[in-house]
Amino acid sequence: MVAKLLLATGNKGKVRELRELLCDLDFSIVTLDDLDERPEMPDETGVTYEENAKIKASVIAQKTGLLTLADDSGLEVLCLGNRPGIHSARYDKDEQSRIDKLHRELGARIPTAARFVCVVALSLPTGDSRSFYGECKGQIIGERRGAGGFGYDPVFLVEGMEKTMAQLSSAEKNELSHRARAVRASAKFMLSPEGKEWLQS
Ligand code: ITT
Repeated sequence: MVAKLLLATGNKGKVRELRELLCDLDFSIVTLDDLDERPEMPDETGVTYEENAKIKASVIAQKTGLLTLADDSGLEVLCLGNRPGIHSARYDKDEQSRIDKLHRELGARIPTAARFVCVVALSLPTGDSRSFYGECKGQIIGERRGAGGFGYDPVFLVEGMEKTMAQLSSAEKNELSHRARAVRASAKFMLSPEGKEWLQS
């Protein structure tokens, strides 16, 4: 029987990307919506992406008894001292107003250097977790371009490309995104002898 891997996230954009990124692994992917009793996501009380990713993965793994993957991610704008960072989802009330607020705060400093950061945590039902890091560099620009992706993607110009994250196809975003890099590191671990032993522990 194929083992289950639960995606502990309430973010539909993340679910879509994580499903595609994990499709080559030998897991049956389960989302919170697939569970009979949907567990509530825990509060993100950590002060780092790693702490928050591990809180989300381990709390949900212990509640459900399933191998669980969680993602904590954010946008870091260098001239804002890496804000909004771990607070990216809470920077303002919805995706549109978050971008508007970012533009207001940056003003004449646009275009400006930024990066997306992602930490993926895997957790066993015991709560034991491992985490994996990924980042993607770029610039915040003053106008929205493209309709793909989610969140800050329309104003994030990818380094070395003439396109924003939202102008990339999902396959292109999944080649170079912060999330893709973190998930690839987690997949490499799960396929290694150490990772296989950990999954059986
Ligand atoms: P879960 O905690 O339920 O997974 P969330 O959206 O609250 O969902 P985070 O706390 O990790 O997740 O916040 C991540 C935020 O960072 C996300 O809501 C976006 O605003 C931003 N973000 C992360 N990855 C992104 C991406 O690939 N493209 C655009 N914005 C992204």
